[in-house]
Amino acid sequence: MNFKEKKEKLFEQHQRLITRKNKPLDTDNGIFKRYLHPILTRDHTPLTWRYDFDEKTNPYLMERIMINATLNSGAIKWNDKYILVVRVEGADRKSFFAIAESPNGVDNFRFWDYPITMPEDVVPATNVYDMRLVAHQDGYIYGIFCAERKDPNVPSGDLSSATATAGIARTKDLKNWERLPDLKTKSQQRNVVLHPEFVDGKYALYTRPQDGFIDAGSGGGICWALVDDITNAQVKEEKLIDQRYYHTIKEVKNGEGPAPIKTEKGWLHLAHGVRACAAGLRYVLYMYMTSLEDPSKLIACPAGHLMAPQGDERTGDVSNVLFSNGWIEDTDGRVFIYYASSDTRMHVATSTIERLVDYCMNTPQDGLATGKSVETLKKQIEKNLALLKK
Ligand code: BGC
Ligand code: BMA
Repeated sequence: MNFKEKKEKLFEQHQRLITRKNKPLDTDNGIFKRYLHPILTRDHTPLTWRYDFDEKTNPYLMERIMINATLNSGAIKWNDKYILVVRVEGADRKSFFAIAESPNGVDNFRFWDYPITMPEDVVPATNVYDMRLVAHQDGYIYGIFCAERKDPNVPSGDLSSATATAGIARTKDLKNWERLPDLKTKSQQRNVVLHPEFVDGKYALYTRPQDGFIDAGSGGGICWALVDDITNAQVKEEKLIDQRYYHTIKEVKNGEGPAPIKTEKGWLHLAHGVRACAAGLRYVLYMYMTSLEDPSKLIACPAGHLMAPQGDERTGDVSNVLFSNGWIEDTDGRVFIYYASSDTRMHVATSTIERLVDYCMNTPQDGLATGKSVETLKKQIEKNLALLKK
């Protein structure tokens, strides 16, 4: 094949992939539906990012800039489009943000021509990732993300110790971003999320204090903090909302997913829980609800995970991981849950507000011991056997 034919073939294949129809899987647990295909993979990224199409400078039509993964995406419905701000990771292990949009939320996601140019804070970040997109009451769309830098306070031979800080940026058009100073807190922070409404006239943040770059340690779990000024955001006090417990799915770490959704019954939250095992850290998704009067008060906490890695989702760059930092509530009550599997690719699952609230309110809580779990199970069996006898 000559250069021109090779090029045409590439474009044909790419077009076929990004316009491929997706459909819900037949298996349905009553809570959500998974879909047949991932919605974004590295092969969905534009060919113009990866190839140099000039025959003189690239006679072999090589991928000059390889992309490694498309993962942990923030989400928002905007101008009638389902928008993801995707964490795109290059082969060089640097991630950056890029917008992909779809007309229906489940397929035909297409990247915008250019990735986001994110202005730096005073000290430039080595890496950025996992943006939560929030349309705040103040009229801006905010993106809060993890900004990672090499830890300056370690011996010169240590090239792995890093610091995690919450980067804050805002925009009106998703193209031009105004970077605000990084969040000031006494500990490192990943998974910081902005609450969409003012609370007592202040900005409210979900935080996840951690002892080190990886170790959540004494952090306790997902916290809540009020901030006076988002243009110079400082956390003075953190209140624990969703605690970690021994021998649960969130024993080692947990973190807020996307910003919560407001419902008649309370704020609906999606989060991730982490436990350690011989295979490394296992990340699953779980839900909880907080009160409308006091969004820092827990009112429902169904036991265990909502979603855990299944089938092909189980393997990838960092296997045994599901992570979500984006979901969209549609005008008809449908909810699109965007999640990444194994730090490699993006998927969608669909549900409704009604179902997710029912799931949170009526799934038994974790009794925190096997005896309690068996009691809970027996109650359901007893009820069912009596019902089925009738
Ligand atoms: C990676 C993240 C990961 C974090 C903690 C970072 O360097 O980019 O994906 O969550 O380390 O392991
Ligand atoms: C974390 C997250 C994600 C990632 C996960 C698993 O700490 O912030 O970036 O998906 O680790 O590697």
